[in-house]
This record gives sequence, structure tokens and C-alpha cells, in this order.
Amino acid sequence: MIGRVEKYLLEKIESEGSIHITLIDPEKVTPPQASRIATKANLSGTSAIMVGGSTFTSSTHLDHVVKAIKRTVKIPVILFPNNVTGITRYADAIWFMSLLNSVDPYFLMGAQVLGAPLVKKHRLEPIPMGYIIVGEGGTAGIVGRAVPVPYNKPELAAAHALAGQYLGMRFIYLEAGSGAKKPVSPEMIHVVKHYIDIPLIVGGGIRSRSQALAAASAGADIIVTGNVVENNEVKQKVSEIVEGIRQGKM
Ligand code: 1GP
Repeated sequence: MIGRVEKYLLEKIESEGSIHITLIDPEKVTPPQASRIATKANLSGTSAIMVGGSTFTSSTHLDHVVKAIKRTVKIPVILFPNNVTGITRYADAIWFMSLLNSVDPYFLMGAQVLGAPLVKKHRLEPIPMGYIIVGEGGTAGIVGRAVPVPYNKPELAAAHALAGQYLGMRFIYLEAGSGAKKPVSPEMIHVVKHYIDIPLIVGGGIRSRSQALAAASAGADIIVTGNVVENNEVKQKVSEIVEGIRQGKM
């Protein structure tokens, strides 16, 4: 069953080619800061807000952050959990994700088993997604005990992505890690995109218009940026990245 948020994302991708999502790490912001970032990002053309980080945030703080965002913007708020503690009832949807290249069964299926009843109870829309850590992998790679796919092994990333699709996941996320020095390469995006028939999300280390343009023209359907909104130039940075994405699709 495809829910309202997933339908919205698919329609946006269909009409715009590629879209941008802004990631807010609840650990790095106060609720008012989160709502300011969301408002500015929304005005600059971002299509949804993701909330999540790689380390622990108190659930009360997460509740407040998501509530503050929901009060200010109409675009969907999607949880991007690193664990069961990343769930709050106040969001619209949750990436119901499995870290496909983790060696730890907890991140493949354990956390999901613990979290599923809570997702149901809170009536969050689950969007099944296969998460693949690439290159440096950052904190997400360490916390998730991933064996990162090397940058120069696109066919390996494609094999993971295809396995995710065959298992029924409806989105694939190539993650270079928040703040990565090198984003996922356009070559890898290109190869993975040609293997799979489901939308491809790319994030980690994308900071400029040209990097966004390269990712979009290589085939990324959704481009996620987090770090660039953690300073004071949210509007300018998001506009620049959204512009790059649109150009990449022309
Ligand atoms: C991290 O892919 C996201 O999970 C975004 O990365 O913070 O580097 O934009 P950045």
C-alpha cells in the first residue's frame, strides 16, 4: 500500500525529474531553529523535510523538533531513524529502512522488529527503503557497522540496490555519510540507476550546485542535503542546490 507521502514524492519526481529533501539533525538544533531551517528550505524549493541523525537524541527533544517543523511548513516531514529512538508520533512518515551492507543483524532487521509496532501505533506512514553506505560512510557507517562499498565499485553498490528492490524495498539510498569529503560519484549513481526500477536517493557530502547538478544528471531521483543547512545561509544554499538539480534534469 502506497501512502500519501510516498505518492507525493513519486508524483513530484515524475513531474520535476529530481527533487531535493532537506535533512535536519535533531541533535544539532533547537525546535525554533529547526522550524526556521524548514521554513527557509521550503521557500527555496525543497520538497520535504527529513529528521534524523546518527547519534542519540532524547525522544522528548525529537518530539519538540518535529512538532515545531510541522507547525511551520506544509511539506511532509519524514523520519530518518538510526534506531528505534528516532521515532516520534508527530511526523507524517518514516523511512522504514534496513542497512543493507551492515554486518550487524540489528541494523538489518532487529531495530525494525522493535520499531514496527510503534510505527503502527503512531499511524506513521512507513516507506520501505534499502540503505547502502558508500565510501567513508561517516558516523552512520560506524554506528551501523557497515562494510562500506568502495567509491570505485559501482557494480557492488548496484548489486546491493537490486537485492533491496527484489526484497520489496521501494526506494534505495546511497549514503556517503553526513559531511563526507567526497559525495557518491556520478558514475556510481549512473550504474545503480540503470540496475534498478525504483527511485534512487543520494546523500552525504553534497554542498554545491555543481555537485547537485552532477548527481541529478547521473540519475539521482532525490538528493538529500543536511550539513549545508547547519549554518546561516539556508536560503542561499538550498536555492543553489535546487537550481543545480533542476539544471541537471534539463
Ligand atoms: C546524511 O545523506 C545525508 O545522512 C546528508 O549528508 O549532511 O553531508 O548533506 P550531508
